[in-house]
Amino acid sequence: MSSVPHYRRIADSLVDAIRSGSLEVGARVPSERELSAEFGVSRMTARGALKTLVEQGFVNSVEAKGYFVAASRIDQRLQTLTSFTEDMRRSGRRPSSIVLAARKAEAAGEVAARLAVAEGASVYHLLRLREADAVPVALEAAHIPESMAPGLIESADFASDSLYATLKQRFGILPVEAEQSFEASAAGESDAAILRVPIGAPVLRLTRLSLDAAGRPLEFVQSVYRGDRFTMRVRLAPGSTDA
Ligand code: 16G
Repeated sequence: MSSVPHYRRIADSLVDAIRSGSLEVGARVPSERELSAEFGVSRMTARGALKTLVEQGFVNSVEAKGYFVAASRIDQRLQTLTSFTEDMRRSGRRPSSIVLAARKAEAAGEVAARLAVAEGASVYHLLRLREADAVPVALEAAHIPESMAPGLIESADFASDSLYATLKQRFGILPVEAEQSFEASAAGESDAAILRVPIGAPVLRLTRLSLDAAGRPLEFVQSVYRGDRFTMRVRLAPGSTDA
C-alpha cells in the first residue's frame, strides 16, 4: 500500500492527464462526485484533490459550473540568478527564441546610465522573443557593453544559444548579482502582436541589471512577460524592516 495520500494520488493522475493533453486547456475536470465514484474515495478526498490542483494553478474553479483546466503557468523561482534557458528546463519546458534584433548600438539614456557607460559607448542590443514549448511567453531586450564581451553577437546563434552560457563559455564572465524589478502593465499594440495576446492583456514589465564578479554592470534587460503565463515565487525569511 503506497503512503501517498488518496487526494494526492488523484491530483497526480489529473496532472498527468493535463500534461499529456488528454485533458486540454479549458476542458471540464471531473467533478467531486465523478472523482469519488471513479477512485472509490469520499467526496471530501475528491474535493482535496481538486483544491490542490487549484492551488497549483492547474485548474480554475468556476462558481456553480465546476472545475476547468487552466492555461499552464510557468513557476518562476526568484531566489537564484538563473537564465531563461535554465528556468524553462527546470520547469520541464523546451526553451527557444526568435531573434528580433542582434546588433551593435550606441548607449543612450537609461541604458547608458544603468550600464554605467558613456552616452554613445558601444553596446550590443539583443532583442528576443522567448518561447516555452514553442509558445511565446516573453520579450527581452538586453543591452551588454561591447567592452565586456567583444564579438558577442557574432559568437553565437541566439535563436538556440543561451546568452548566459555564451558569456560564460566564450568570455569567462558570469552575472553573479542582479537587481530585478517588476511592474504590472497592459500590453500595447506592438507587444500584444509579438506576444500573441490581446491589446491591453496583463503583462509584467521586468528590468534586470546584472553585475559580474568584479561588480561591473554586465547586462541591462528590459522585458515584457505575459501575465497569463507566469507565477513569480519567492521564499521569504524572517526579518524586520529596520534590520
Ligand atoms: C533571464 C533574465 C535576462 C537574461 C536571460 C538570459 C529577465 C527578467 N531575466 O530571462 O536578464 O538576459 O535570462 O537567458 O529578463 P538565456 O541565457 O537563456 O539567453
